[in-house]
Parts: sequence; C-alpha cells; structure tokens
Amino acid sequence: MPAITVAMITLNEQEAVGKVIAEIQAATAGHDVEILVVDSSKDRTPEIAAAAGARVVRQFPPQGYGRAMARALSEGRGEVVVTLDCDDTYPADRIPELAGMVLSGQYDLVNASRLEGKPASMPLANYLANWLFALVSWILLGIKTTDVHSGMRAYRRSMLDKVTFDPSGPALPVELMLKPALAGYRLAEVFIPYRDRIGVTTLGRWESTLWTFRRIFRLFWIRWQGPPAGVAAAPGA
Ligand SMILES: Nc1nc2c(ncn2[C@@H]2O[C@H](COP(=O)(O)OP(=O)(O)OP(=O)(O)O)[C@@H](O)[C@H]2O)c(=O)[nH]1
Ligand SMILES: [Mg+2]
Repeated sequence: MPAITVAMITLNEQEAVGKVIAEIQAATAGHDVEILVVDSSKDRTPEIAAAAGARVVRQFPPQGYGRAMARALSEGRGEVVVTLDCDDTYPADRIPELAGMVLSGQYDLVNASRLEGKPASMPLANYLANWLFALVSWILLGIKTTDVHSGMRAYRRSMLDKVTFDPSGPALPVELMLKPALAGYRLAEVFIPYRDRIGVTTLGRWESTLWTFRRIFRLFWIRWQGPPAGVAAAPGA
C-alpha cells in the first residue's frame, strides 16, 4: 500500500495530462506514491497517462464529475489521497506539504484554497460566487473556509472509508469537505496559487451553483435533525 495516492479525474485532457503527471512525478520523487487517473475521455488522455506511469481506470461513457471523483477516492490505495484537476491549474509542488499534514497525524483533510485573493485566472463572477458559498457555509454550518470548491485536497484514507457522499450531480467537492468537517474530522486550509487552465472547462456554472446550495442546505437540515446518517463519529469527536 503506497503512502500517497495522487488522484485525478480526466475528461479529454490530452493537452495537459503529460505536463501535469510530469510535475507530480518531479514533486513527489523519493516519496512512496501512486498516480491514479479515472478517465472518461474520447481523446488520447488515457494512453498518455498510462505511458507516463499512472494507474488508469476507465469510466466510460462519462458519468459526470461526481461519479468519477467518487471512483477515484474509493480506488486510491494510499494512506492519504491527494486530488487535483488534470488541467494544469493547481501547483503539484505543494502535494508533499498537503500529504504530510495528514500523514503526520495532525489533520484528516487539508483544503488547498485558491482564494487568498482573486486569482487572475478566475472570472470575477466565479470569485464572488465562491465567497458567497464560503459565507453561507460559515453561517449555516459554522465551518470557516474560503474555498468550498477547490479540486486540490488531501484526504485521510480511513476517513473516506467512514463518510458516505452523494456522487450524483455536480459540486461534490462541497460535500467532500463540509460533511467530514461537520462530523468532527480535523480540517486545515492552506492557500495556493491558481493558474490558467490548459484546454476547455467542463464546469456548468448554473447547475454547479444550484447543487452547491443544495448540498449545503442538505447538510444544514441533517445537522438540525441530529447526527447525520452516513457520518460516523470522528475519532475523539
Ligand atoms: N473522468 C471524468 N472526469 C471529469 C468529468 N468531468 C470533469 N472531469 C475532470 O474533472 C476535473 C475538473 O473539471 P474542470 O473542467 O477543470 O472544472 P473546474 O475546475 O470547475 O473548471 P476550471 O476552473 O475551468 O478548470 C478535470 O480534470 C476534468 O477533466 C467526467 O465526467 N469524468
Ligand atoms: Mg479545473
């Protein structure tokens, strides 16, 4: 069992995948790491990823971000699973730092926030929406974060095994962070730079916004009802 799984999901990322995997390998040289790609592409992404040394799991036809991410998180064998988009937006050189915060035993989930300031690569509307999501999460759930939508996180394997998530619909990252935090798992946040994307976005803005509120309100409701089904108590919580 590797210590670290670096997990990515890919939908037609042939322009970026080679560069991203090379960066991950350079950043994690000397670490006990597997690179996992859950791929739903029609282009050459899976061949390029496999040739570069990644373990490629095919999910085809595409079943959406949520189901691909759920598969990636369940397939990752490492003690910590670090996710990032395969579009060159996230800094792979920060993977060891994020993984180390979990492997040291200090945290169960580390969120890499893109929102210390407004990234030049993020449209203003997305930036403002992300702040609104963070504010609503704080008011309704009492969780202080600046970025509920980051694709770069480190998750403790044993935590992923205990918390259930709804993979249907967009905005899964919202639930992947807020649900464990509500259950008492230890959440940390670090700021990262966020770069321009290589290739075309798959983000459906309105659907994602709707689902973000839906996921936050569902957790708010469950919190009012008592301990949520599918949320095991965190150790010591
Ligand atoms: N396997 C799989 N991967 C997907 C699917 N939808 C999106 N992805 C991947 O999920 C990651 C995140 O999608 P992005 O298009 O980057 O969405 P985003 O990060 O919200 O938008 P940007 O800010 O434009 O990057 C990328 O690596 C995509 O290739 C899917 O249905 N299946
Ligand atoms: Mg992206």
